[in-house]
Amino acid sequence: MIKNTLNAALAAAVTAALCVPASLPAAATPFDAEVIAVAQNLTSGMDENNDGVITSQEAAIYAVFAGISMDTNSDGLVQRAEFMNWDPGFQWLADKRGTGSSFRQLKGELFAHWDANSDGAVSRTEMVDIARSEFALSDRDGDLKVDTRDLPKGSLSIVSMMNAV
Ligand SMILES: [Ca+2]
Ligand SMILES: [Ca+2]
Ligand SMILES: [Ca+2]
Repeated sequence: MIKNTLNAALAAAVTAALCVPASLPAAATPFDAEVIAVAQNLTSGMDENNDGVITSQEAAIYAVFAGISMDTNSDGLVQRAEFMNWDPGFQWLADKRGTGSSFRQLKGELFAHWDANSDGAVSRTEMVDIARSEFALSDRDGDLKVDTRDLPKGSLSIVSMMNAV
């Protein structure tokens, strides 16, 4: 059920992206400038050496640091409430647009997706596993490098947040 919602969100985004004829201006993407700016800010944060490319290593390191920053009670795990308080900017934008509550619902589904063993908390391992699997989906040519602008295309987490704003 959860997976279906997320997969539907991803499929919708991919379909929308594929349906944009190449001749149209760049503005004709499924996402508006504000949403893209938040996603760009998020992926830029992963690009530790600022070369415009995210390596699988950078993605994994970012996941560890993101987990540490979410873990406000410092028990090594991200509990649901900690995850819900984490906001790379999408929640702020959703609240501004009046879609805050549906966005929160999506985030709850994302948390359940990240918590692979369903024990109610996201461990560092679960966090890194998600980052690695989403990175692999974005890395279409398998060279372990992804352009910062291309990462959201394969990241179910980022795409579903972009869609829910
Ligand atoms: Ca880099
Ligand atoms: Ca915690
Ligand atoms: Ca878990």
